[in-house]
Amino acid sequence: MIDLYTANTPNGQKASIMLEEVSLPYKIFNVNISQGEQHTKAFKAINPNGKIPAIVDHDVQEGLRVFESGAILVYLAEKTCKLLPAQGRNRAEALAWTFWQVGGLGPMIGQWGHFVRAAPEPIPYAIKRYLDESIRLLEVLNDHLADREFITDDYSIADIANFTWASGGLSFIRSANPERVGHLSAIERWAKLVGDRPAVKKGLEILR
Ligand SMILES: N[C@@H](CCC(=O)N[C@@H](CS)C(=O)NCC(=O)O)C(=O)O
Repeated sequence: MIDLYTANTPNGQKASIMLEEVSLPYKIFNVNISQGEQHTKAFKAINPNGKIPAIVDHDVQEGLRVFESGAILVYLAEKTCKLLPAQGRNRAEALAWTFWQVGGLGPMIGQWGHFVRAAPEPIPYAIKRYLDESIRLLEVLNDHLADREFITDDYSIADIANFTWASGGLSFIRSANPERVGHLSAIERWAKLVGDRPAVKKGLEILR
């Protein structure tokens, strides 16, 4: 059994979607990040970085913790031999687009959202910088998806990693700046395909 420590956020959703996709039994522990539960000593024993998601795999003796959403996707893929080829071009591409998401798309959209919604005072330079970079990254993904169904030849952890941020981020950016994102139709088509998967629906629903 796997314990999943998470919340209903784009990073948290990746882990529940993955667990549904690979059909592993898991138990959810909701971490209330707006109340600061991620900073408790007990939670930091699971993720020293104090962020969700994190898992503890009790199939492994003494329990094995994994934190960082990208590492969780790779760990679960390797544990089940699903959604990440063992070798070759598609493995390299799936890892590249997964790392691209966790190091770029997620943080840039996240920072834009912070400066738009949570900053104590408006800082136009920061809002513009993170918005421009978020849109540039969405255009990179859109161009890649223009002539392909999924990010690699088959559906993989790269689609899961990018789905929650690209679809949610695109809606969020569109609500404030519709004129900037009307051209990202390949992402819209791909996000519908991924979002219609039963495991993806279940992984999102279970956190609501
Ligand atoms: N690089 C981390 C980022 C995790 C992250 O930023 N999680 C957010 C929720 S989406 C969080 O825990 N926020 C609470 C906090 O920053 O205190 C990952 O990919 O897992």
